[in-house]
Amino acid sequence: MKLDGNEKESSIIESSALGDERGYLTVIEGQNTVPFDIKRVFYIYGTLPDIRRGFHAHYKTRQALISVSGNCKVYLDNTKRKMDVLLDSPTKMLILEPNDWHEMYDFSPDCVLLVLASHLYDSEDYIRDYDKFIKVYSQR
Ligand code: T46
Repeated sequence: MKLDGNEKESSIIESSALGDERGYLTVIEGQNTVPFDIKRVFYIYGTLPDIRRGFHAHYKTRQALISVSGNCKVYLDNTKRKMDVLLDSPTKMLILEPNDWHEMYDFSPDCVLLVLASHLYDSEDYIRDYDKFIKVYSQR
């Protein structure tokens, strides 16, 4: 699978909470709030606190991760830096670039992790072997 030339770094975006006496509403628009067209939406929930998931990078897929309820952490490794991000607000979004090996962990029992993706599901777009990930991304 070919890389799509995306050399961008993952980043955090804060969106606004539009609030009134009825509660809050937060808007996410493709190509506006998130820097890609949204082709797929999925959400992760009911993950126990001692479970880690992910353990892969992508070739092409860009994603936006929002913990719309509860909280969780995401470990990121793009071969040049390693960091942990806490997703603890429905207004905080991690723009996850394909070049980051990622692992999600420390899920609170009420965590619902919403994921918006730039591509349809394709198992060939995953790099699940860490040594292969280093090979693919460290030469860039
Ligand atoms: C990612 C992180 C943040 C599908 O059939 N279609 C889909 O669109 C997705 C996302 C998954 N699946 C199947 C594949 C597996 O049999 O659902 C099962 C669980 O997926 P996976 O083990 O990949 O889940 P995570 O939590 O490790 O990773 C997911 C995404 O797959 C991945 O792209 O970046 O969330």
